[in-house]
Amino acid sequence: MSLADPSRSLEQSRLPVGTATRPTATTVLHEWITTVDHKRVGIMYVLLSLVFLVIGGIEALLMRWQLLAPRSDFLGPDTFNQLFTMHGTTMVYFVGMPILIGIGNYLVPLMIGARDMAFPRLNAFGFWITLFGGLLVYSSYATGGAPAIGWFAYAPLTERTFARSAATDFWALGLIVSGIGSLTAAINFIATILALRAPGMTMRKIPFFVWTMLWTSFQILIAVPPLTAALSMIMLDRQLGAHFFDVQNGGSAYLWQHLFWFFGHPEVYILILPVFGMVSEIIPVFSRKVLFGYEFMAAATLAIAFISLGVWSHHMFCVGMNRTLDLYFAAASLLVSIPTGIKFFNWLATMFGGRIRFQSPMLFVCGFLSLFLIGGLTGIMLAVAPFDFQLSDSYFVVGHFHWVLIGGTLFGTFAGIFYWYPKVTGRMLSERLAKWQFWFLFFGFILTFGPMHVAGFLGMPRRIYTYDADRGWTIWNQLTTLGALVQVPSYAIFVYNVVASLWNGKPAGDDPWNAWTLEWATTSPPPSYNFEEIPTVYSRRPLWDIKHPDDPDWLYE
Ligand code: HEM
Ligand SMILES: [Cu+2]
Repeated sequence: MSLADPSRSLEQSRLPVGTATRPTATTVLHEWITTVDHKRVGIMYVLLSLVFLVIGGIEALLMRWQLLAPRSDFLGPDTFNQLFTMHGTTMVYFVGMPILIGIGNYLVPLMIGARDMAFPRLNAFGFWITLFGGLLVYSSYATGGAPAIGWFAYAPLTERTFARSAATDFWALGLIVSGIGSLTAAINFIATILALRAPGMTMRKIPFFVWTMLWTSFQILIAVPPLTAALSMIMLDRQLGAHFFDVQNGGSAYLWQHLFWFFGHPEVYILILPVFGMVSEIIPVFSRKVLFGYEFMAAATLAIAFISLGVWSHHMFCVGMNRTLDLYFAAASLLVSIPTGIKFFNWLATMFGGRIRFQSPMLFVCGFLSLFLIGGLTGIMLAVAPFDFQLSDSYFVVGHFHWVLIGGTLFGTFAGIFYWYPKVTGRMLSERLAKWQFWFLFFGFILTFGPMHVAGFLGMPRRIYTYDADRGWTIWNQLTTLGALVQVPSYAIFVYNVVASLWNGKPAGDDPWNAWTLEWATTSPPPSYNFEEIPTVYSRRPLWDIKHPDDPDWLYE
């Protein structure tokens, strides 16, 4: 280790060469706080999300306990409103986005054979500002209670007249701040992917996950600034007496909905595209086949990213737009299902005839495939405007979006964590615990969110804190709460597995799944510089080529 070695901490570098020091808690902490290594930044993003996942989960459990019985007085209406605001805000901005940005941070440079992200300092900045955004949002509790506006913050709920404490200001500021974090991450991904690919890795040869991160980043770039603008307008209304959303003074609640959903709909694709990418890495490796129809998959990703920028008003059918707009937004939304269907069939075609190994990553992928399909179908139902007139703002919608976000984003993310954990830590996660986790989550999930659809059909509106016994909703709410409780052990098992495997896990080796992309070509965990020598790439499966020089892929591509 030379004095100039950047991995040496400040304390160590003051010592004479050759003096070994045992790292203390302070030096380790110092190293993590000051790091600009994309891998450490990535890990911190993922840990941040997991902490917020637990917080958001507790908020959900409290709400479910309140809804267990009719006319329950476990939580009052104010607390309930605050909880669903914080739950949705937390899950979207501080779990979903950072976990995907974190996984992308860790993997993108490794997958394209780069030594780091294009702008490492900006990268660390993005993480810290996301964290501070989260802290700001939660500081709202210090004002006597969190905001009670919903994650979508419909106007005029956010006006001073209806939200008098500073909680709503904390919320808006926190999201402005964390939005800057998302933007820096997006810029960094785009620059990294366009500029730092290993020699020979043309855009047609990048791993599929990298492709989805690229288009997710463009979506962030297009969707987040309007949200920032809209949040700033809330601040102007509240602090400087502007009237953008102040309906009594000529403002427009409708304007907010357009601005919010112009961000909000692409946001849900920001939360699913990287997952499509992870699934597209895992299925081929566990089916021992190349990804079926790479070009079609790539085009479908682009189509989804592009079309989903133009469908936002399917969240607004009930505000009373005109027929033409209803028709356009319904048709455009239905159009998204075509490229999504292409992806689906290509995943199935990749599996078809393959030698499938049902290890933990593939198990979660199967959960993803079966559940996400159903969530997509309820989405298509809701995109049909007359159907939506009936079920908008009901529990059916709550069922739909949890189905896609948990059945899709979360199951896919777990698949990714089980797949890449060995690379990150050098240890395997326990397969036995993975199975327990999977089945608790799978059945708990169905039990939680299935009955919500029925409650919705029976007319139960979302965002209500209680209901009367004679509505016929009780049993469906009880099933849902029971399902939520069934999910609890699943998360506990996961946390235990992730922590305990750091010590007990089987050593993973460089390439435990016999995979083909470059992250598996280096050690587990990779050194801070990733690759001793940047490899030259000839095909989409560079590691296959290295392992099989007699039968390389580039002969066939
Ligand atoms: C073919 C695919 C999809 C279609 C056609 C679709 C359609 C819709 C429609 C029409 C609504 C509005 C319902 C209402 O409020 O009345 C909605 C709500 C929602 N969808 Fe989807 N969806 C699809 C896939 C997804 C995916 C993949 C995600 C996320 C991963 C998602 C997340 C959401 C969320 C979060 C909401 C509720 C937002 C809120 O009101 O709080 N959807 N969807
Ligand atoms: Cu939407």
